[in-house]
Amino acid sequence: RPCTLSGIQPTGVPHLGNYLGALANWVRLQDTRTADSHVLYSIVDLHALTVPQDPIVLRRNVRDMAASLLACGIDPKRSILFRQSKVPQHSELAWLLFCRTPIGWLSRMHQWKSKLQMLQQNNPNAAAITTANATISLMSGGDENAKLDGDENTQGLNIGLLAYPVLQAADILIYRATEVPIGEDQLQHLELTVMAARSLNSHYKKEIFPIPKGIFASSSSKRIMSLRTPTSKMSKSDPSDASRINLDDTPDQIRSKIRKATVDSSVGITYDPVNRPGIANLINIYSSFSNEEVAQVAARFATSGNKDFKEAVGERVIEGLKPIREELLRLRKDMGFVEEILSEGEERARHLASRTLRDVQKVVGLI
Ligand code: AQP
Repeated sequence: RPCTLSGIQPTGVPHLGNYLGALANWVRLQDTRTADSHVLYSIVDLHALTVPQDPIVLRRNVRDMAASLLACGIDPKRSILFRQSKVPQHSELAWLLFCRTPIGWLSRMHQWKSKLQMLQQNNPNAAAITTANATISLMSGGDENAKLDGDENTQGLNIGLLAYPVLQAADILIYRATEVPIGEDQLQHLELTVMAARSLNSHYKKEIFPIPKGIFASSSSKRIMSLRTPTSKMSKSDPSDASRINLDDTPDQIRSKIRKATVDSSVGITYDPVNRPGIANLINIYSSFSNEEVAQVAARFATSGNKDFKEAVGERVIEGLKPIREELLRLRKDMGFVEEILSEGEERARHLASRTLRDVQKVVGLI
């Protein structure tokens, strides 16, 4: 039975990368739903806790994310929209998966390795970690008690940050999802989910989980890059707001961010992601909204200057995001409605998740 599942972290207003890389596909996939299949979209608040969160901000971000998803076109009649933490079966299944996940699988994850690198660069005392042999030594010297009391130096390096791909696997497998619409940056985590599903199926000699497959956006949308550093992906957690277009940015903010986007100074517009990553990123963004091939867009603007091309990209983005922004601003004034949709979704999600959990508990010998 087909089932679609995906999630997004409530770590800020979704940006153009989230929208083009994942959310636009989420909306489209609702059309494939049949009477006996489910489409589930989760606000993965437990994942957000892998980095420090202010409780008040987190609570606000969760509701705002729900409003953003509805504004993008998630339709509660066709999809189950819910908060991950309100369905405890995710965490219960995660534990069962932890017990069959070799540490080596996790320490190889690119996202873990890049977070680690970032922490080590910013804080030389933070950790001594050898990812190659998965030896994890959380502290290198210093006063252990102070660290255990929550010294900020240790905050980035918690077990959750290392282990969250297993919780992500549980998010998917608890609904026996078959299709997972994600951006390219999540491919490795999906591969881990596949390995976890295969590992349980083969260990218990039973097809407990179907093998899920990733659904990716078109090649121009699957990885949208930062406007400031076009060799890194656009991200909610980038400290520079100018690096991304948020779905609630005003037309003036959008124009200004695109005008200031980092590009090279070669003459004319050509599509060359390796040597001209800034221009290639803007071509990808334009083509995602105009539904044209990148080559067509590059040919049309071949003789344009950077300034004119950026202006055209800005206007395309403003036009494409206008209905989403308007709906988001409207929903922010009606949070009671948003809360109701979440509660309904959570009841339905718990019902589906408890069936799988019971089956898995039987198979492993807990029932
Ligand atoms: N730049 C991107 N281009 C294409 N797709 C992207 N996604 C994220 N960034 C891009 C996809 O959006 C979905 C939701 O992502 P997420 O918020 O759960 O986590 P993330 O991948 O870690 O995204 P961010 O924006 O970088 O969040 P923070 O800063 O909080 O870590 C996923 O399907 C993702 O692939």
